Amino acid sequence: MRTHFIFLSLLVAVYAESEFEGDQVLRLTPRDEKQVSLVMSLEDKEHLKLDIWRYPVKSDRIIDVHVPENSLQSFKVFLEYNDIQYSVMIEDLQVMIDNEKAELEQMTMKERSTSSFNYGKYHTLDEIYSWMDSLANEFPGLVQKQQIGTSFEGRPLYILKFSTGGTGRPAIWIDSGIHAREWVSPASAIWMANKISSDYGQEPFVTSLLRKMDIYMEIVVNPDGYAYTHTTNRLWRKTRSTSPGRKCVGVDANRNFDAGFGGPGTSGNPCMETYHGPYPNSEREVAAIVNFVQSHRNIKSFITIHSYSQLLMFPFGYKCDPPANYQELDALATSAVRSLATLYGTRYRIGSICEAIYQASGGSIDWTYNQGITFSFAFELRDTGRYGFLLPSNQIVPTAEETWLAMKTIMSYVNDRS
Ligand code: 0X9
Ligand code: ZN
Repeated sequence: MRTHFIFLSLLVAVYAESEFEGDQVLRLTPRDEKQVSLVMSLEDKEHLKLDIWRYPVKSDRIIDVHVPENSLQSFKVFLEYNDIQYSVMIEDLQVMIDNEKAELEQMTMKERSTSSFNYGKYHTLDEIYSWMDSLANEFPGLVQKQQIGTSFEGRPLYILKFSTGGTGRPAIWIDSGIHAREWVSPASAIWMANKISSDYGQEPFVTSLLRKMDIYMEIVVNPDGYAYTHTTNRLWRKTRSTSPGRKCVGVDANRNFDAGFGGPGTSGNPCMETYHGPYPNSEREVAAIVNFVQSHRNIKSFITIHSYSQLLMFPFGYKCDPPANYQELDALATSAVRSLATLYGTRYRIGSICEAIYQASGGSIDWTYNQGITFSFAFELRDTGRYGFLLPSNQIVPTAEETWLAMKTIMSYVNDRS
């Protein structure tokens, strides 16, 4: 019995360790919309198990797709038959994941000897949660940790509240980690939380902002998924919810909001990466945000951080009508990405989700916009596909630093109008 168990655990371990061996990430460069549609029509062919990492943006049509080893040959034949150009972005996904893991282990060992938090490293959920406590302890008059709900698997959902006092002050919401595998998103938010804390009282921008406004940060919106990317599947995106009779685990939390729920850019198939869930707000992680926003009528700006593609987007995603303050959002986004680029020359594109990017329904910023939060934005951080979701940790701090410049542009604009 015991040896049986050991054998089984070993098998599970080995399986989990080499899940992506031989898998590749291909970059497709379709010539026209017809070729785009051809590729996109394969997305819901379940047996191929394609995972689109980067959707075609209207201006460049590039598609990055993770192709499992088993489907590689037939997929490449399909591309060649249809004369669709492609190149191999990642030769062997498992090799890259293993490298990341080895590097992480090394850094963790070093970190233990210094006992200080390393902002240039990816952290586990436990490490992030205990860092939150340290930050709140270090800045008692400024930072508070609050629980706003509980995840499907029973983990607490925390926000950090940055406030210098007052009640019902106008506020800015920032969240990250709604998609589990987008590690640089929470990593950058952690850096920014620390930046806000240490800049208050030292640096004029943060100091004057926090005299008038509060900031809420939910750094790990999807803790179940995040934990799962560390223990089992580095490329998990969705929540970890299940329900009786449902064939696959997880809902795309950014398709689960009540804005065009179930519309274009979502799937009703629980096994797909963009599964919208059984009904709006079915995910506890989503419901927690919805409740919070509805009970804090003071939120002026809602900013959600994803990766990758280097984009700054605004509503709408579920429809293609421009939002009422389109001109204003367009101008603000333009100046935000201009500022971002001044640091390291990183180039972002901007636009409404639908017009410039792709249609996607049930996303958070569409819902918040419809709730009256007219400064709602979604970032897609670095890179543009060389590493994709597996962005090396030496890019965390530079990514956070440059993104902070864009955030400051948005926050100061909102502050002036609150
Ligand atoms: O598709 C998404 O949810 C986001 N891209 S990602 O590759 N990080 O998954 C885009 C978010 C845009 N916002 C909405 N769709 N509302
Ligand atoms: Zn995302």
